[in-house]
Amino acid sequence: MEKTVVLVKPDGLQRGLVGEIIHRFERKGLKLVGIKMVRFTDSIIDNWYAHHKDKDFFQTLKDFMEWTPVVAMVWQGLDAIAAVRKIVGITKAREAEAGSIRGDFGMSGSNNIIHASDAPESAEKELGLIFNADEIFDYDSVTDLLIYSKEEVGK
Ligand code: 3AN
Repeated sequence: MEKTVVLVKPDGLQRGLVGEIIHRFERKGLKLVGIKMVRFTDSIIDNWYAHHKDKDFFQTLKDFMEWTPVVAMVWQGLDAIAAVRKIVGITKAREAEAGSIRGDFGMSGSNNIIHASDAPESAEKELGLIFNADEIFDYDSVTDLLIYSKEEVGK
């Protein structure tokens, strides 16, 4: 099953949204396989947001991501990357669909509460940047057989 990396960004941590965010993914049926707090550095951000390094908001993004620690999580499930992005909502939070995390809790396109990997390659890169192999857990979930069909559960 696919793994995806989620960050509760500094604004989400300050606003006390960590529990709410975890609750939404748990409720959906995703499996938590890694979680910790991390303080982002320039070098993590240069790698993480390499695609934004020439944008005029890059320094603002850096300052924002270094403001406080973030809560980093790895969630696992069938097509987890797409499923999580749907729950997160689009980048500009004030236009994000009601019912999504950004749609329900945000107004900004930069202070938008949460990050979620957007593709298998970025999930792998992001996981490697902040998690060690022994911080990702492979364990049986007793609810897998309720959440998935017999055919889906082994995927
Ligand atoms: P998403 O987080 O929805 O995948 P990306 O990858 O395009 O969006 O952007 C990464 C982060 O960069 C956003 N979450 C946001 O904090 C910041 N960002 C993106 N676009 C802008 C913008 N136009 N102005 C300010 N900050 C931005």
